[in-house]
Order: sequence, then C-alpha cells, then structure tokens
Amino acid sequence: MCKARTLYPGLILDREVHFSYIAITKKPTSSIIQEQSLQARGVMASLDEIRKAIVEGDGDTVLGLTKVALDENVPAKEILDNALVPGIQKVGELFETGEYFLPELVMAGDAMTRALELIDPILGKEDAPRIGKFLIGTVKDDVHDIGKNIVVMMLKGNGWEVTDLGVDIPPEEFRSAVEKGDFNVLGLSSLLTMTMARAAETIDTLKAAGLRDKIKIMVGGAPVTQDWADKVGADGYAADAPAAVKVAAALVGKS
Ligand code: B12
Repeated sequence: MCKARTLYPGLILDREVHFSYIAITKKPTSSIIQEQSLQARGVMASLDEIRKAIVEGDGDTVLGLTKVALDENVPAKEILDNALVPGIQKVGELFETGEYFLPELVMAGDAMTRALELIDPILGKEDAPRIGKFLIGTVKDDVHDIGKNIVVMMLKGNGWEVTDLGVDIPPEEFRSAVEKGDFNVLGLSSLLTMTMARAAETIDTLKAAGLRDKIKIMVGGAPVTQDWADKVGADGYAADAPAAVKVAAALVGKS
C-alpha cells in the first residue's frame, strides 16, 4: 500500500529512515480528508511514521521526521493532532495493557517532548489574534507535562498569550503568579489521582488570599472529571486540548 521512496539521503538519523506516501485507506474519514489534502500539496512526509516513532520511543527519528514535515510546510497543528498526540495515546494504551513498562513510557515521553519543543514556536505564529492571558502549570507532586504542553500549544495557536510555570508547582507559587500578573484564566493540570487534591488546595489558597475572583480557573488531566471540577469550585473543565481552547474562550466571553 505505502509506496516507499527515499527522499532525503542527507538526513542523518540513527536508524534507516524511509518515507512513504501516506496510505489513505484503513483510516478514519477525517484522516483521509486530511491526508488527501497533504498529498494535493505534494507533501511526502508521513505523519504515520512520526506516530510510530513516538510509539517506539525513537526520539531522534521523531525529531528528524518532524523537521522534514515542517520543511514540507505541513502545518505544526496537523503534526500535533495527527501524529504526536495519537502516538502518545497509543503508548498510554500499551502501558495500561501491560505491554509497556516505565522505561518505554520515559522514552516515548522524551521523544514527544523533543518534538513539542520543535513545533511550539511555530504553532504560536500560525494562528489568530490575542484572546487573553492564560497561566498554567502542573500541580505539586506531579511531573506529567505532555498533556499540559499540548494544551499550551493549542492555546497559543488560538490566540492566547500563555505563561507556563512548569511542573510540580506548589499552591503558593500559583498564588504569587496570580497576584503579580494580569491573567484571565488559570489552568491546573493533574495526571495522578493523588495530585488532584493539590489542584483543590491551589483553589483554596487563592480563595484564602482573596484572589479567587481575580481569575477564572480551569482544571484538567486524565483523572479529572466535570463533576470533580464542579465539586472543587473550578470555573471550567476540559477533557482534551481542543475542548480546553473552547472552554477558555467561553470563560472570557469570546466563544
Ligand atoms: C507519559 C506518562 C508518564 C511519564 C510522564 C512524562 C511527561 N513528561 O509528562 C513518566 C514516565 C515521567 C510518568 C511517571 C509516572 N506516572 Co505516568 N503516565 C504517563 C502516561 C502513559 C501518558 C500521560 C500522557 O502524556 N498522556 C497523553 C496526554 C496527551 O494526555 P493527558 O496528559 O491526559 O492530557 C490531555 C488532557 O488530560 C487534557 N489536560 C491535561 N492537562 C490539562 C490542564 C487543563 C487546565 C485542561 C483544561 C486540560 C488538560 O488535555 C491534554 C491534551 O489533550 C499515563 C497513562 C495515560 N493513559 O494517561 C501514565 C499515568 C498518568 N502515570 C501514572 C503513574 C502511576 C505514574 C508514576 C506514579 C509511576 C511510578 N511508579 O513512578 C509516575 C509519577 C511521577 C510523578 N510524580 O508525577 C498513572 C496514574 C494513575 C493515577 N490515576 O493516579 C497513569 C494513568 C498510568 C496508569 N494507568 O497507571 N508517567
């Protein structure tokens, strides 16, 4: 099905890399439309190869192929939505079914992070006017940041100015940033059931400091639900980055 063809002999990677025309069968309709449009523009880089390299935890290949795709003018958003995110989601499934262990997670996470660093500045330039200022971080005791970074990139790509505090951020640091800045929305990311409580503590800290009304608060991360968001008094919840963009816009009256 895939007609393999070497395009960039000068590209140095640590394993043999071949590029394929994108197969347009056995795929969801949206993906087919997407890839047909890529073909129409003569783009050869295979999003599927990038996805597979994420699953294999092969950071050098992910980086090399992502660079090629960008050189071929594939929009950063398409690389994110159709290669990087599906790749890391597959890794999560393999971990949950016991086929992958921690080392594979670390390698895939690292590969994903390297690609995100590459496309981040480009995503910020690809879109829309400024909507507002968004402050975000992963809560204390939690170092997961892949999902948060995707949220950040999609917000930037949709006109937000984003300040990312990073991971393992204590409530006090969020409080200080909210106090000093003029942010419209605060996003709290928690990936562990245990660290959801840290998000709730952060909201309480803002309340205690009299800052709760200064900012809208969104919570997210795999274990977080709308019910829980309501329970802890957040203004918004989103299950993924596209939804986060919509909810954030609605919170500042720009939906
Ligand atoms: C990659 C990964 C890691 C990597 C993280 C690398 C990194 N830089 O982030 C490493 C190897 C470091 C890691 C470590 C650990 N992990 Co881990 N990890 C994962 C894994 C496989 C994928 C997470 C991920 O990136 N998903 C892909 C992204 C795109 O999805 P996402 O994070 O959910 O983000 C999306 C949404 O949630 C939302 N979102 C995210 N943040 C926000 C914020 C806001 C404001 C909004 C609105 C939306 C939003 O939008 C995002 C984009 O669409 C998950 C399994 C899974 N299926 O989630 C386990 C998982 C989260 N890890 C788990 C565990 C247990 C751990 C460890 C404790 C393992 C250990 N024994 O040491 C440590 C904890 C370290 C710590 N203190 O934080 C468990 C958590 C169980 C639980 N419910 O508590 C999971 C669920 C695996 C499992 N099934 O057991 N992990």
